[in-house]
Amino acid sequence: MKIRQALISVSDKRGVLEFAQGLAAQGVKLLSTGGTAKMLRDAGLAVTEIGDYTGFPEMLDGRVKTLHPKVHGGILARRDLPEHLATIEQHGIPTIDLVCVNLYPFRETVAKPNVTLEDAIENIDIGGPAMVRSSAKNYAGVAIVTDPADYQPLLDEMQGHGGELSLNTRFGLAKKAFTHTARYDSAIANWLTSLDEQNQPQQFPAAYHAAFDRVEVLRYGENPHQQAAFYKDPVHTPGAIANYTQLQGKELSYNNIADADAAWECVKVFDTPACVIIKHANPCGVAIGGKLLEAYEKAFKTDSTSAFGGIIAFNGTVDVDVVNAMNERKHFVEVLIAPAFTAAAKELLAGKTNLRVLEVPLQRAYHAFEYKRVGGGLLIQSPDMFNVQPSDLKVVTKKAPTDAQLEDLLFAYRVAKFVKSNAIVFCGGGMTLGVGAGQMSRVDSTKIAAIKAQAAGLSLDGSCVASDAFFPFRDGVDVLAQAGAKAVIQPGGSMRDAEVIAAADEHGLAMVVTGARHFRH
Ligand code: 93A
Repeated sequence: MKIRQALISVSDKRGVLEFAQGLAAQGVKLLSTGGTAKMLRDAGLAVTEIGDYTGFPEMLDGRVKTLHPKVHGGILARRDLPEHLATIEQHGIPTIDLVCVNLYPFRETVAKPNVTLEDAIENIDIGGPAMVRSSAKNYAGVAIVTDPADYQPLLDEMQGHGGELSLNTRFGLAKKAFTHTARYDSAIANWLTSLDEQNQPQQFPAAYHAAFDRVEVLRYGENPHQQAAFYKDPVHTPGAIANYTQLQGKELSYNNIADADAAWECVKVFDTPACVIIKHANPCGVAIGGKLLEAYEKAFKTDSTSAFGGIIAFNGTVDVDVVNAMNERKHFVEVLIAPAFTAAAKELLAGKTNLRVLEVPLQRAYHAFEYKRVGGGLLIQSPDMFNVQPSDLKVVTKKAPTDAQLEDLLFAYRVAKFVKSNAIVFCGGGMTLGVGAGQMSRVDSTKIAAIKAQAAGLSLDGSCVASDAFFPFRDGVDVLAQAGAKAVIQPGGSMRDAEVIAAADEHGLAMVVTGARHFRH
């Protein structure tokens, strides 16, 4: 289908001049609205103003510009129906073959601090979405362009095909266009239904619309009899796992992606070189060190049995030393994640054709909401952004931790955030010594962590330990003291804090409280 006449009406004017020039160069007649027309005319292009075209001036402060039968008739008439073509001819309506529209910047407007309701309402585009939807519905006869990234490829296609765009291209543009208007309306509904009685926007709208882009359909879900797909937030989420580039290896599975996320979020917490090994969504080894190699060797030691088949993440550039150390241990890894790999490391890894290697830009930003589906509903929360700092700590025992213990306590608490509750994490010398995860009883988590440390040949004598939530009774403290711990970090806040602190004093422990817990389910 040859493009003879185009209507261009955009708020985001980036790249539109070049696009219009490209269209004009291919003999396309241009129609345009006020601001866009001025820009194109100033650049020397021949443009017909929409008001001159319809015979009606743009009116009501621009609220009515393109809402006219001469525009919508020219878009919506079916090119394959003689009756339609006769009707538009009878009314002197030429066809419009390409529509290039992007909408009033509603999202950008409401993102401004102190935005007024009036300003937001004025930025609800009506004529734009109407044209987008008319054109997309009639993709059989019209090309609808909503994304500046498509300008050049479309000009190229036209150039190579005598000014025509294929049906396939137009259908693709239509799908994109309906997604564009759906998201636009979602943003409006989200914002308006978030207003309280004083018209102040609140965090959680009355109706919640989220839009994600499918990255891929996965081979299966958590189990082979479940279907699954991976979707990415179209909102820029710096440093998130979804921004991965896969350098090599088999395709990622559902569990790979979930575990890669856990590993990546955990390793990003540390400012010094760190390594995190994840198995079934729980850290089975975390360590920091002077170099990544040291961090890796320590993390591996925590639980070398579970580390087999694990997902491993580093917060720095992986070099050959690290890869060699993994090879020496015959450490079978499912996914390896880092912000970068040296060329030599990449070469060495290339030999392991099955190993999935992901590069993810390292940025410590938190993402938007976290979702959890429950039967017939959805739980939404802001992410757990508490990252314990020395200033958060309060010593509650007679004994205060030493500086070295303090460092291990902070490390342990940061790791505990990523361990499923009830979480107990024994640490020492910048590494995990025993991790107790996912138990219904805190005492059991403590016992399991101690058993695991013993199985790994690691001593808990003089260790530091983190508990992700308060101790409801003194029994948990008794068990960790028996295991050899000398310093404890926990949020505090139990009804029986006094009993718990007394137990710690009895055992000669140093205990600090953080004031914030890290449940993770
Ligand atoms: O106010 S509108 O809802 N009424 C219309 O009839 C209309 N037609 C196009 N907004 C309308 N537009 C929008 O104007 C387009 O979607 C585009 O965002 C903007 C371009 O205006 P200008 O060319 O004057 O900068």
